[in-house]
Amino acid sequence: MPESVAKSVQQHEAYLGLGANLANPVAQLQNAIAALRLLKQSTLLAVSGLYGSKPMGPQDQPDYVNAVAKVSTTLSPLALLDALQQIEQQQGRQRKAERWGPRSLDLDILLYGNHTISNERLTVPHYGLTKREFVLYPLAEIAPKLVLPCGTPLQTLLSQVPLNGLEKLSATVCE
Ligand code: A4P
Ligand code: MG
Repeated sequence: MPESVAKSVQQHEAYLGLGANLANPVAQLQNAIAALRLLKQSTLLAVSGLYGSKPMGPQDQPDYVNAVAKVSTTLSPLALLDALQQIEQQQGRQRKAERWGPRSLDLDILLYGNHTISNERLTVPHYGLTKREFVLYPLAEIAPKLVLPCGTPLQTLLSQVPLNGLEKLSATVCE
């Protein structure tokens, strides 16, 4: 490969949020992790445990299972989003009008390196990252020393966001 081409293929470390509360959520997340292991142009670097969480938004829906994964990727942010949405579709995700309603699988880009992205398809860091216990605690499990692009240490956010019933499940992702 010519040196100029090799240089243009840049690796980025991205953190991904996984959530599900329908159709066997633990299996949904385990299958999603299996799919992330096969993600093109990417390497799965770390996965948190699985966490049970109370629903944010409408309360008349089942509890969620959440986790966070870290990948190294040469996909652009939008190509990564496309790939994640493809995994959601493969696992039977149906997009409904209800905001924060139940779903079989939700994959969000929480962070993409130190980049700040704002366009009609993508907001990174994810807009809920700093306020959601079901994102912050799993993220801290795999990246306790993380500092957000805005300069705020993850540990500062953790001290401000209570667990709200979040609990680590005994189920794990398959090795
Ligand atoms: N989009 C913009 N930025 C991003 C990003 N960083 N990552 C756009 C992924 N997608 C992003 O997403 C709608 C559109 O957001 C996408 O087409 C993409 O272009 P969606 O997955 O179709 O819809 P959504 O996830 O229902 O929307 P929203 O508002 O992002 O929902 P949230 O904020 O993800 O909340 N309670 C618990 N305990 N645990 C949960 O995981 N999740 C939700 C959903 C509600 N309550 C929950 C949980
Ligand atoms: Mg989503």
